[in-house]
Parts: sequence; structure tokens; C-alpha cells
Amino acid sequence: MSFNTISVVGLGYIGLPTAAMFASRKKKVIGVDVNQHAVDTINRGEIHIVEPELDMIVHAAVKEGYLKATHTPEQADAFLIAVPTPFKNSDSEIPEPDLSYIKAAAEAIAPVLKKGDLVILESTSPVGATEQMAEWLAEVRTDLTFPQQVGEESDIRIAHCPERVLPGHVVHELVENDRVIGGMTTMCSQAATELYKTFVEGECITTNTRTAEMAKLTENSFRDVNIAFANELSMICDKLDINVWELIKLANRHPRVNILQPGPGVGGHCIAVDPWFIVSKTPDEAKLIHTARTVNDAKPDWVINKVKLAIADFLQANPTKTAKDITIACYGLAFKADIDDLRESPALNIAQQIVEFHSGKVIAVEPNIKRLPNKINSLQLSKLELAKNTADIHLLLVDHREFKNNSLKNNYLIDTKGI
Ligand code: SAJ
Repeated sequence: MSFNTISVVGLGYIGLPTAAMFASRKKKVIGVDVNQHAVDTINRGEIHIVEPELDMIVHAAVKEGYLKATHTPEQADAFLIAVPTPFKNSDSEIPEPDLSYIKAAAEAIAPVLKKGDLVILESTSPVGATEQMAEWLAEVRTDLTFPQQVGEESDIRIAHCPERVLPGHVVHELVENDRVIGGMTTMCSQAATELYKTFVEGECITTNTRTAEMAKLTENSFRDVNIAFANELSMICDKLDINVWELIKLANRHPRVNILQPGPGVGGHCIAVDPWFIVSKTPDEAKLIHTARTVNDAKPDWVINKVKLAIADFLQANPTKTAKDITIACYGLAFKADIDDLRESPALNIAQQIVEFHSGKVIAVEPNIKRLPNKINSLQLSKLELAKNTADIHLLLVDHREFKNNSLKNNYLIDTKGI
């Protein structure tokens, strides 16, 4: 089987680096995205996301003619779908996955599919989503056969190959990480393996679609449960007057213990979302995974309570002052250390909540961002030195490297990351 032209649908944090990797191996790549700004930026050889080393690879791929972006799908030998899978009804007790982006992508590529093509779903998906995508394709293309209808003989091959790369390390992890390849049939798995071997140096391990879907959800749920354990320990230790970071360091000396780090909550668009895909499918069984989500989601409220206690302490020690006189500095707004991504960030959520209830000044230090997005107009960005010298209460929310080398010695310091 040969893949001369590869189409990647969805040019975000996963799709664009993946497209760039194929193009860097001299494959003709057609990137498809509904976002015109993304399409135009990529066609200029530039990138619309922040990811180390990606700009150079995209620039070279576009300049050499291996990568182009477009709004509408064109014919290709393989299609990779890397669109978002957020959840809907996020206010309900158990949010449900929203597959509408996958459906739209499937309907967009269906008209250009031809016999022999391979379609891969890369988006993190609830169990059964790949089979559902195959159904959507079959509904549009009644002239082609699909694996769910005729098995190995199908015209179109379909697989789920979840992405597992860590933001900030995408370029290396895409090449080096092992890859789980879940084909709807053995031939589907073989075709997908051959495609990924274009640039993947890790092992490609084959399985079925449902196991591949669950493997990805399991990895992120495992991390969520482990972080929830750390967060619960941090609240227990706070009550018992024990330094949780020292405690975890000591416990992790045991050869079979590896506890992650507590923080102000769990953010980003993966760990805080994917476990719900398991819980919403099997709510009666997924009790531990559900509880972990609840513990991590409640951590920002615990931090807010700490801030309120610090304000009360400050006022007691300074009886001539009122809350209006107190300046609170929040250190870090991103969802984790050394990145600029504010999406689903517990740090940002906490800072915004403080602005809402605190009558005094609230400033934020975020070294990775020059300007806050327009919709966040309640916060004032400040330089680190200024915040250190002028704030009365210091709230450390993200362990950015700039904060690690900069000790904050203050009676009113709330350090959620153990810096
Ligand atoms: N966090 C903690 N304590 C820790 C580690 C992380 O509180 O000890 C917090 C972070 O601050 C952040 C959140 O968890 O708010 C998530 O950060 P992360 O670094 O754990 O993960 P992501 O969301 O950047 O990337 C994860 C990765 N999954 C795993 O490590 C199992 C990545 O490999 C996946 O590809 C990615 O999700 C994804 O796309 O699903």
C-alpha cells in the first residue's frame, strides 16, 4: 500500500504537528481546517499555535511545497481526523462527549473518498466513536463498502490511533512515543501502521478500535486519579500541619510508589475532560474515576477559601486597613508550567473569581503572555518584581521557571505548587 497524498482534517495542537511530520518526510500533505485564519497562516509558512520547533518544520514544509492548507477536503490516499472532542452540557453532573466535530469532519471527507483509502480517527474519543464515524461515512457513500459491512474486503479501511503527545514536547513525542493502532479489521491496522511508520520511531502496537479508544482514556484517567490523590493529600496535610511536598517526596522513595504533584486544580483540554468520556458511558462502574474528577474540580474552591482566610488574617494584623487596601498578586495563569495556554486553566479561573469577590486590587504575573485575551478584561497583568514589591497577599498558582528562581518570602503567601 502506498500513501502518496495524506490529508489531515483539523489543524490544531495535534493535527498541524502531525501534518508537518508527514510533510517533513516528503509526503504530499493537504491540511484541512474550517478556521480561515489557520489556513491563511499555515499557507504563509507560519503557525497559529505555540509549540517549540514546530514553526521551522511548517515553514520548510510549506516552502518546499509538501504542505498546503485548505478549507475544503480534496482527494487523498489517507485521511487523519484530528478535530476537538469537547463535552456538551458541562454544567450537568456528568458531562457527555460532543461528537459533532467528528461528524462534520466525516461528512466533509465522505464525498472525496475513493476505493482503497484509509480513514484514521485521531481525536480522543469515547468508546464506540470510531464505529459511529464509520457509520456516518457509510451513510453518505452507499457506493463504497466499509469494514462494518464486509470486514477485510472493504473498499475503505478505518482505524482509531489516538494521539498521546504532551503539549510543549509534541515534535519529539510524535516521533518517539509508541503508538496504539486500533483497526476495525487486521488489514485496517496494517494499513494504519504502514502510514505511521513514515515518521514514528516508537513501536506501533495493534489492537481493535474500542481498546484503542479506551487505552487513551485510561492513560489520562490514570493521571487524573493520581493527581486527585495528591490533591486530597494536600488538603489532609494542610489540616495536619504537614508539608505535602516533603511527604510525597519521601513516599516516592518507595520503589513501588509514584505520586504526582498537588496544585490548584487540573486544567487543559485532556486530563480534565477525557475521564468524563468513561464516566458518562459507565456511570455505575466508574466510581473512582468520577470521584477523582470531583476532587480535582473542587480544588480551586479550596484555594479561594485559603485566599479569604489570608485576607481575614491580614485585616486582623492590620486593624487600620480594610479589604479595599489589600493588593493580591496571582503568579501564573496558564494551565500548567512554562506554556502560554490559558484554556481550562484553574489558575485563571481562581484569579477571575478573586477579582469578583475582592474589593481591592488584583494583579497577575504571567511571563508567557504579553497581553490577555480581550474577554479577560478583569485582570491586570504586572511584572514579577512589581508584584513582589507591592502586593500584600501572594498567591502562587503555576510553577513557571521564572517563579522557581525567585523566592517570595512573605507572611501572606499561598503556594499551591510547593515552590
Ligand atoms: N498536573 C498536576 N500535577 C501533576 C501533573 C499535572 O496538578 O503532577 C496538572 C497540570 O498542572 C495541568 C493538568 O494537570 O493543569 C494537565 O497537565 P498534564 O501535564 O498532566 O497533561 P496535558 O493535559 O498537558 O497532556 C496530557 C498527557 N497525558 C498523559 O500524560 C497521560 C499527554 O500525553 C496527552 O497526549 C494529552 O493529555 C492529551 O492530548 O490527551
